[in-house]
Amino acid sequence: MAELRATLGPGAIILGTECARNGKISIRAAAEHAPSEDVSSSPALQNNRPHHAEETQYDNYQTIEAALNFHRVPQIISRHLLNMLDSVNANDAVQALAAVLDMRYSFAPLPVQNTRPVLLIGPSGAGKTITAAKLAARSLLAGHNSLLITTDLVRAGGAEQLAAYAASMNTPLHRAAAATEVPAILEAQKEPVNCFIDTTGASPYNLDDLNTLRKLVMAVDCDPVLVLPAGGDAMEACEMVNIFSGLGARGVIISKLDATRRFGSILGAMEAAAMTMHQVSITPYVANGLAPLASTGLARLLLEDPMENNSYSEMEQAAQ
Ligand SMILES: Nc1nc2c(ncn2[C@@H]2O[C@H](COP(=O)(O)OP(=O)(O)OP(=O)(O)O)[C@@H](O)[C@H]2O)c(=O)[nH]1
Ligand SMILES: [Mg+2]
Repeated sequence: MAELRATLGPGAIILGTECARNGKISIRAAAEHAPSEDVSSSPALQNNRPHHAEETQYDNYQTIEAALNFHRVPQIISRHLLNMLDSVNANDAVQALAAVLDMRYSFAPLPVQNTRPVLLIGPSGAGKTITAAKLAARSLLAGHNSLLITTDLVRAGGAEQLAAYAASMNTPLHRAAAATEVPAILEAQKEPVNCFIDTTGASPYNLDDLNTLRKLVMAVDCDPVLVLPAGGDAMEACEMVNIFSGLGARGVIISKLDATRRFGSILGAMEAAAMTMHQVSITPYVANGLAPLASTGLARLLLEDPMENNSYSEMEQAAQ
């Protein structure tokens, strides 16, 4: 530890040790804070300078660890991701992190054409209504018929908000007061439509809210998709997603990415039971609001300087 501290500074920690057959012990260590002097020039490291590939791997490790800390990724998640870096051969940190994210999580944008209605569920204010409008707009732009249904008739203005979007897109909107009304609306469609169903915000910790959603999921042959805002606590996001996945949600759309700087909760959400990342929402406006996010995009988002924001402009171009 004395040698490590002399080299990496007082914040040095040991991440792991390995004992080789020849009796040599290697120690992997990292500094919580960047050491004040250039580590590469330290005599202790120069005596034992790693080969080029190892050096890159070591640099990637440090860069990724610092980024995960910045985004407040809980240790239990970041340790898993960092350990997986050992099995990755990559030229830079983005490539390395993307490879690890690909191994651990699943990414697949929602297709433009639905096989079943998409039921948008999630906590209050998450962005469900605007996401329903964005999905309908995307489907219309691709030349498909869209249909909007809302079950949010309890909250004042819930349906009116979606009605305004539907009117601007010339898309039919149906109001369903009970879960049992939805199948009849779907059966009444004469032509195939891409259907998006908006729901009332549900607290994952309120049994009545969850039961209402459960009835809807059971009454309608649909794909429940969770809408969750970026930001907030990562473990909280993980717990919430686990609860909504109990209602059948297998995919998540992360909203309000443009209003967030720390993205640990995205990883928290993806850690939860077999959740697929569909899209991210990057504007409060219906046009160009949803962008696909795969492993490389997420890696860049986590690694890039938060003040530079290059990923956003690329996402805006990719948004549909
Ligand atoms: N900046 C930004 N704002 C967003 C985004 N998505 C939604 N919003 C805003 O967040 C607020 C809530 O969005 P809604 O679509 O009404 O959310 P909801 O989940 O339907 O809310 P409830 O029906 O009340 O549960 C609105 O002011 C939206 O404009 C986004 O991606 N970026
Ligand atoms: Mg709503």
